[in-house]
Amino acid sequence: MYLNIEKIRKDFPILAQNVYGKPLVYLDNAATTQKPLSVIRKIEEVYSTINANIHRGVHHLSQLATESHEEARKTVQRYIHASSANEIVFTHGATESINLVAGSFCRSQCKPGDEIIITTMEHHANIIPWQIQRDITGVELKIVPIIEKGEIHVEDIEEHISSRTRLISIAHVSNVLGTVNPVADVIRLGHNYNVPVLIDAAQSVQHFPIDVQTLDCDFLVFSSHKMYGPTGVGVLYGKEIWLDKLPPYQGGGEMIAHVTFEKTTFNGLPFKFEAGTPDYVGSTALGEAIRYIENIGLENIRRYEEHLLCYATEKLSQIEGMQIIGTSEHKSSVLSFLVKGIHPYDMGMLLDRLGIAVRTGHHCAQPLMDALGIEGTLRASFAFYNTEEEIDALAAGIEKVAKMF
Ligand code: 7TS
Repeated sequence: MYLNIEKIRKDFPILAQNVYGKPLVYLDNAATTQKPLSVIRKIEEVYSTINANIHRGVHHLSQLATESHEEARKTVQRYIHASSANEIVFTHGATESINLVAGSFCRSQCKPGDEIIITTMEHHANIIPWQIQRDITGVELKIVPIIEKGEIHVEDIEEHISSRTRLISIAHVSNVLGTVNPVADVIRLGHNYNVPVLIDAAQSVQHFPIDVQTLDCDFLVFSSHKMYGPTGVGVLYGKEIWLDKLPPYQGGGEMIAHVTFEKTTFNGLPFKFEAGTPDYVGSTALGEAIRYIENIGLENIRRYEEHLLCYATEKLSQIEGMQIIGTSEHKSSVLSFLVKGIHPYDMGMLLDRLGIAVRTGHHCAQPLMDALGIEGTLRASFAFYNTEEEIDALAAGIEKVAKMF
């Protein structure tokens, strides 16, 4: 196909192992991706050569570690084409990034009765932080329903906008349905009503190019571990005008300009939002993961993964009793399904014995499951290191398990 997968797989040592005596088929990439050697080695390199707390020391190692963290910030800026590195805040993950915006935004920009719009297909990470703020600040949540095929209609979002709408927060790609939402249209719509838009890019930023300036989103969040980087690091992109306006999310070291017991003034962007010692090892390794992705090329990744998704959809559709959940024409790398008469958990357990790692359950999207009238699904999710042969193994595994019922 478009990429030298055999060569790429050699960069991911974890893939070359057997599970229960069978070659591992790792199809749980929407939960987390595996890490290339360059990322693993970068973590070792930082701890072995430049480790020191950043931004605080005049000494040599502290300066090198600080440069490494700030260089990673510029790498992320370039990756999503932000206009300034000040707009890149390092967090612990997409979840923390949304909690940050929800907390700081609702506290400073909303009055009781003001409204936040989300959709039925959100991950719990884009539901609960707003519910917490609902209970603290009195904002209300407006939920846009999904339509057939598992899509969101921009017109339905418009129907939910009122004079009290303060923000729209929506997934770029659904982690269950794989639907790629028309976020450019949603952002345009929001801005027509003077409403800012947050894009949850946890399932998109690793699959195709994103340009935050072209999109014109106000906030965008994602996690390092879903894009071949380490766990424990995430990103909040925010337009400078918004980040300037929002109050700090947590207090502590790093985020201050001057402290007395009477009054504290805060540091500038992006440090205002990075209280405490940041994960400078993780950010540096994320920078390495981005370089790895850029070397393969996001356009190549998009094309190849699109091919894998089509191949898998066709292959699985031929299986008797197969029901694919989420049939939008605009999908990315996620394939949820059910097989008639077989509980997803049983199927998942038995596939595991064949060395095939898929996810089962509600995928942290219980309201979506309720809307679909199901308890959960099986989910295969693809990365650029997956192969047609692995999808063949999945299809054969499903058929083998189905015969046992
Ligand atoms: N938003 C979406 C769309 C997600 O899919 C996830 C994680 C998150 C936010 C939260 O990311 P975190 O890194 O902060 O946890 N999704 C999944 C999943 O689908 N299976 O495991 C985690």
